[in-house]
Amino acid sequence: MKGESFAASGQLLGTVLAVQANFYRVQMDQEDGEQGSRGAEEKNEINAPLPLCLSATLPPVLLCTRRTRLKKIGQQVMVGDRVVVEEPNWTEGQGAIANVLPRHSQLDRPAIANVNQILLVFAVADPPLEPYQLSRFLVKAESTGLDVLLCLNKSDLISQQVQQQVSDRLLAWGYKPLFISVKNDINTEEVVGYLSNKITVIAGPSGVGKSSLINGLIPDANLRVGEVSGKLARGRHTTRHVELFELPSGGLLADTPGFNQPDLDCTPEELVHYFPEARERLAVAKCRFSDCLHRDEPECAVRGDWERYPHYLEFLDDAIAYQTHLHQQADPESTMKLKSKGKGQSQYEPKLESKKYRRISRKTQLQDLQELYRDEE
Ligand SMILES: Nc1nc2c(ncn2[C@@H]2O[C@H](COP(=O)(O)OP(=O)(O)OP(=O)(O)O)[C@@H](O)[C@H]2O)c(=O)[nH]1
Ligand SMILES: [Mg+2]
Ligand SMILES: [Zn+2]
Repeated sequence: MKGESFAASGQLLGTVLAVQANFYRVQMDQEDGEQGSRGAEEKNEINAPLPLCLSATLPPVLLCTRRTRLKKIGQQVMVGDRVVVEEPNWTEGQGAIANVLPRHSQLDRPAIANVNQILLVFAVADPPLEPYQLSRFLVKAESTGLDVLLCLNKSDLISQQVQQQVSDRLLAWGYKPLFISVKNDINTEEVVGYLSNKITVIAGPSGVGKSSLINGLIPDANLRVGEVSGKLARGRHTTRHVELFELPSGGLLADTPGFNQPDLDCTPEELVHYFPEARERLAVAKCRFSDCLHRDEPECAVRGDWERYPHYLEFLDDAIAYQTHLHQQADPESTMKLKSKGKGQSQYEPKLESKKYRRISRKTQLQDLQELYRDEE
C-alpha cells in the first residue's frame, strides 16, 4: 500500500476495523510480522504466546487505545485507518495506537478512510431493476473517483434469457455486471475475488440483498436481513455504527443502509465524465466549444442516440439547479457576514469570496460519496 513508506521498519501496523467509545479494534498485519516487528515486542514479553486469533486464517485483532500525544495534536482515528501499534499484548489482545499513516481517501458518510472501491448492489427483481435509479447510483459512485463494481443479485428470480438482455443493455452503458444469487450461492466466489486485499463499501437501494451478501461471505458478520435498514431504522440508531468486516480470504467490507435516490451534487461540467459511454465518445471526437454542456450546442460530440443520453440531460438539470443553489447561498445578502463590534453593535462586512469560485477538489469528490448514505430528507 502507498502510505506504508511512512512507517519505519520494525513498526507494527494494522487497520482500524471499528471504533467503540474510546477503543479501536485493529486488525494487525500478518506479513509485516517477519520484518522485525515481533522482535520489538519480545523485549517486553519474553516467551510471548502466539497471538490470539479467532481462526487460523484471520490475522489477530487487538483492542487499542489512542496515545495521549495523538489526542493532543487532534489526530483523529477513523475506521479504515492504517495505524502504528505499540506495546501489543497478544495474550490480552490489547495495544496502543501511536500513529496514523496518511490516508489515500476519506469518505464522510460512512466515515471510512482508505476505501478502494464501491460495490453497487442492485436486484434484478424484487425490487425490480429501475434503469433510472441504477443510472443515478452509478453516476454518484463514479463521482467519487473510486473504482465501481456492479453486482446484480437475485438472479434466481429471472430466466437466462432475461439475464442476457439485462447484461447486453448494461454493457452498452459501459458496465459489465456480475449476476449473483446469494440465495442459491451463484457467483459469490467471484465477488470474493474482487474484494481480496481491498477496502470495499457496499451501496445500493433497500431490499436488494446487501446485508445478505455480506452474511453469505462472512458468516460471523450476523447482519440483519429483510428489515428496512434505512430511513425507518435511523430513528432507533442514534449513532451510526460503521464497521469493516474481514473476509476469510482477505479484504475488508462495509455494509450501508439502503435508500432510494442519491443526490447529485457535481458541477454541470463534471457530469459528462461520469458516463462511460460519453467518455468513450469524447475520446474519439471533440465538441466545438470547450465549455459545451452537450445539450443543443452545435457540433457536440456527446449528444446522440445512446440510451442514457436522456438521463444525462436530466442529471444536468439537477447539477445546474444545485450550482444555482450554491451561488444563491453565496450571494447578495449572504456575501455579507455579521461581524460583532462589541457593545451590542454589529456591522455587516463582505465575506471572503474564495469559496464561491473554488474548484471542486478530488478530495471533495471523494467526500461526495457521503451523499450515497443520506436519506431523502
Ligand atoms: N430470491 C432472492 N432473495 C434474496 C437474495 N438475497 C437476498 N434476498 C432477500 O432479499 C431481502 C432483503 O435482503 P437484505 O440483505 O436485508 O437487503 P439489504 O440490501 O441489506 O436491504 P437494506 O438493509 O434495507 O438496505 C431478504 O428477504 C433476503 O432474504 C437472493 O439472491 N435471491
Ligand atoms: Mg441491509
Ligand atoms: Zn458537447
